[in-house]
Formats: sequence, C-alpha cells, structure tokens
Amino acid sequence: MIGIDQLWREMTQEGPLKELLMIAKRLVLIFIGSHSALAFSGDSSLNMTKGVTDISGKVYDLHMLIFYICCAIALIVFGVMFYSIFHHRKSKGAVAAHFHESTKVEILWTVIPIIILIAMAIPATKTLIAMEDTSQSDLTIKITGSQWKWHYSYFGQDVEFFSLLATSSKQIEGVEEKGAHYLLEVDNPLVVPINRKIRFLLTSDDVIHSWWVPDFAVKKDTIPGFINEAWTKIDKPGVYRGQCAELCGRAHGFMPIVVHAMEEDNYEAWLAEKKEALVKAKQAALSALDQSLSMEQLMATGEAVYLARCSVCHQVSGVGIPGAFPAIKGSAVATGDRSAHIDVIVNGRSGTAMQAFVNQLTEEEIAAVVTYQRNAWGNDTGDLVQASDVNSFKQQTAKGDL
Ligand code: HEC
Ligand SMILES: [Cu+2]
Repeated sequence: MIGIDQLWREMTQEGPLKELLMIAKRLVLIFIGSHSALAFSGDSSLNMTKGVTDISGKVYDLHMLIFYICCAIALIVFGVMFYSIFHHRKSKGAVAAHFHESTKVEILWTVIPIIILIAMAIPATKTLIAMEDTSQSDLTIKITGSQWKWHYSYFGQDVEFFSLLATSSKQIEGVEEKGAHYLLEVDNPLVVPINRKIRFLLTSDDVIHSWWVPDFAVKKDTIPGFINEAWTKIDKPGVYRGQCAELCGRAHGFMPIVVHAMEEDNYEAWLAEKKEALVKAKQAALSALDQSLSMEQLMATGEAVYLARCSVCHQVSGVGIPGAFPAIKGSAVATGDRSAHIDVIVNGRSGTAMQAFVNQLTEEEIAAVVTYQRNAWGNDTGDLVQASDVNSFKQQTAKGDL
C-alpha cells in the first residue's frame, strides 16, 4: 500500500495527473478572479444587473450581501473540513476520537445559523416590502399578456396599444444576419417618464406570462382572471429591454418587452402625439369603409399583417404546424364561405390559441389579411374582401346576438 504522501507526490510531480491539476488550478483562479471582478465591477454580463431604479439597486446590494455571506460560510466550513481531512489523516497516525452528544456544540450549530438567517431576513424583508408598496403612484399602466404579445393601457389617458416582436422571420430562420437586438425589439415600445412612480397592473388573456425587465428589478406573473401589481421609478432615461419569463407556449421566446424611459417633457409630447395618432387611426378606419381597394393593395397590406400577426402560428408559407396550428394553405375555411372565414378572425375560436382579432386589427387590416389568405399559396379563390364587408359582417352578427 502506498501512503497518501507518496500518492500526492506522484500526482503532483509527474504524469498526466500533474497536467490535470494544473488545469484545475487555473480554473479555480479564473473562477475566483471572475467572481471578485463581478463583485467589484457590478457591470459584468455574468452578474445580476444593478439596474436603473432605487429598488433594483437595493435588490442588487441584497444579492451581493447574501453572496458574500455564502462565500464566507463556504470558506469557513470547507476550510475546517479540508484542514481536518489533511492533518488528521491515518498515515500521520491520527486516531479517531470517540464521543457523541455534545450539548455545547449542538446549541452552537443551531444558534449560529439562526443568527445568520435572521441577519439575512431583515434586509431581505425590507426590500421585499418596498417592492410591494404600490401606493402613491403618479400613473398607472395596465399590462396584459397574451400569446404572444403585450398590451399596454394608460389609465385615464385613452391610450392603449399592442406591442409585438419586431424581429423579422428571416432573421429567426437564419436566412438573414441577426440584428443587434435580435428577439429583443418591438414595434410599439412602452413609453414612460423618468422620476415618476409608475404602477403596473398585470393580467393575462390566456395563459400565465411574466413581465420581466431586469433593469427595473420588476418580474411579475400575469395570470388570467387575476390582477397583480408592481411598480417602478426610473432614474435614467434610456431604452430598457426584457422578456416574458414564463414558459407560455411555443413562441414564448418571441414576446420581448422594450421600455423607453423619457424626460417628463418628452413623455408628455409623446403622449399627446400618440393620442392624436389613435384618433386619426379611428378616422382612417371609418373612411376605409367607403373605400374599395384593389387586389394588389389588399394583398400587400394583407401580407404585412399576416407576417406580423399570424405567421408565428400558421407559418410564413401558410402550412401551419400539424397538430398545433392548422394550415391556411388549402384550408377549407380559407377557400370556402367568406363569412365563415371572416368570423374566425373577428371572433377567434374560443378555447383555442386562435384569438379574436376584432380589437387588435382594424376592419381594413382584417379585410386585407382575409383577402391575402384566400389568394396566397395557391388558394386562388380570386375573392376580394373590403373593410365594408368586415363591417357589415360585424353588424349582422351583433344583431344576431341580441
Ligand atoms: C397564437 C397562435 C395563432 C395566431 C397568432 C393566429 N392563429 Fe389562426 N388559428 C390558430 C389555431 C390554434 C387555430 C385552430 C382553431 C381550432 O382548433 O378551431 C387557428 C385557426 C385559424 C383559421 C381556421 C383554419 C381552419 O382551416 O380551420 C383561420 C382562417 C385562421 N386561424 C386565421 C388566422 C389569421 C388571419 C391570423 C392573424 C391575424 C391568425 N389566424 C393568427 C392559432 C393562431
Ligand atoms: Cu409569455
């Protein structure tokens, strides 16, 4: 039998084990190096972000405090353990002590952890309570998640809109080079003022989502039929990005969050502009009822709407995903009765992922996307659907419901 000293010598002085040890040593150094770097820079991509709010700073400090406490405990526990293993080894003639039940030690190892836990619970509870306190907010925004987009509604302002992924399907499929904000860009970002306490009311239209912006330290589940609360007060203007943090279905990774935090004045200007744009859009929707668009116009608008709103499920080529999303190419609905087709898009199919688009798209957009589906991918029905057709369909079904 060889002694451990001899084994150690052999391991460390020659053979492949020596190289392994060298690698391990380097890894440990890198690990320690990166962690101390993390601790001091606070800006590392490996560590949690400090964020741009008072709360996110508190959460970060809490995280670092607990991290250091864990490091200290690990150092002490492993230090004692390895020291004992090494110095009281058999080859040195160590003989195991035979004792049990030491009241002193048992009290110590109960009391010390309790003190450590309480020391950690006090700052943690303080931060948690501050995070939950949504009182005295300056504005309220309702956030509604659905597969796979966010809807923002500003209370008392008549401003509301959907926010959808803006990354092109070409980038997702790898045909085009991926952009700088791949899967973290949207068509309509949430715009908020800095230095104002913003209360968020969060809910969902279908499954559980989670609205998460790391820079604000806000991560809240949105639950159908239930309203959660969160708040933030942003210190610095800027563009902040986040994602849905709940596995909410196939395109879970395709519902990013982008927040533009602006100076007060710029925010007010944006709000006024947005209100005006919404009023104009309503007027445009009304005047669209009198218009007859050509096949080319409808197909062009329809394709754009389809790519932005439908292709995530029914696929760009209209073939769907068997078992999950039906094909539109050659579908009986898209080549059959026009009203039945309009009905699916206006009212959705309850209980399925096919949601009602009546409040999400204008009548013109619905008309265009129906026309597109009826004429793309070899669905050559030749049918034109105008905004007025969608409108009269809505009127009829409204009467029928009474
Ligand atoms: C979140 C996924 C999803 C999105 C987005 C979506 N659909 Fe659907 N769609 C479905 C599902 C699921 C069904 C099947 C519903 C059922 O089981 O009856 C469906 C069914 C349909 C049908 C009926 C097809 C058939 O043959 O039964 C049409 C037409 C349709 N969708 C059009 C659209 C249009 C137009 C859009 C975009 C404005 C759209 N869908 C967006 C999931 C989606
Ligand atoms: Cu989600």
